[in-house]
Amino acid sequence: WKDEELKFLGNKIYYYESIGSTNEKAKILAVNGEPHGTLILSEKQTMGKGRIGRKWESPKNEGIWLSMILRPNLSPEEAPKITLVAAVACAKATRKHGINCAIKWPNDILYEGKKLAGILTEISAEIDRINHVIVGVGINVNTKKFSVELESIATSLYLIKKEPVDRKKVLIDFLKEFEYFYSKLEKGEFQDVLKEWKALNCTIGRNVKIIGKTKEIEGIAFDIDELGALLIRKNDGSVERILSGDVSLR
Ligand code: BT5
Repeated sequence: WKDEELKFLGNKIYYYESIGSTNEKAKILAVNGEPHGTLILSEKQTMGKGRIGRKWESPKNEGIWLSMILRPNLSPEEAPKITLVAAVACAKATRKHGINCAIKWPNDILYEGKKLAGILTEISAEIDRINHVIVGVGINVNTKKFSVELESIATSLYLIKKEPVDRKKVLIDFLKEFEYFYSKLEKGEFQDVLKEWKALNCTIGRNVKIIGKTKEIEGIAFDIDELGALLIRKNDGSVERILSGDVSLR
């Protein structure tokens, strides 16, 4: 399939019944020169990845497990903007299906505090230019039951709506939304993406704790900047700019 309205996503599609990780496959394909917009889709992942070596449960036929190969015309420090584009697209697409979800900075889509979708952006760059960016997206669509570890922290469109949802529709809605907001980014209209992100997010204005690789920071998340970094005002009044890390909402 290829939706007529899509301009660059899915001009080339790699589809699998089962794969280790669509992101890992995408990385190999990107190095081999596959073009901008190539999609890798799988019904199931046996080694689905989250950030920093975490696992992403990807049971057969229950979700959307996809990766996109992108070759953006951006400087490497701008690459995190793409995660925000993906988060907005994911939130908009699931909202189209009646789900009142919110974005938790930087890469989670939550519904009533439970994770509905996650994004894993992997960047390959030189000092001054991006080689490629892989954006991996996992959306729990028709999962009826999660593992014991995930039961209290994960949800799916099925569990929220109490009826099966057409995965293809959600997928196409996501791809269309992604193209729309990505084109904003390309045209230098990232402000529009930020505006939408801010309208959909549940992080700003909250007391947060950021667990980084080397330190923990606590304070109020009061904004994100023009590159998508989270701005925290600590109790002593100083401001920290966070590019990545895990956020717990307090
Ligand atoms: C993420 O990591 O949220 C990024 C997830 C990206 C998954 C996609 S699927 C297609 C593509 N190919 C891949 O191999 N990955 C991408 P992080 O923020 O680190 O969250 C990971 C944590 O979420 C885990 O430690 C679990 O606690 C939880 N988790 C695992 N599987 C989940 C699921 N299906 N639904 C909700 N939460 C899950």
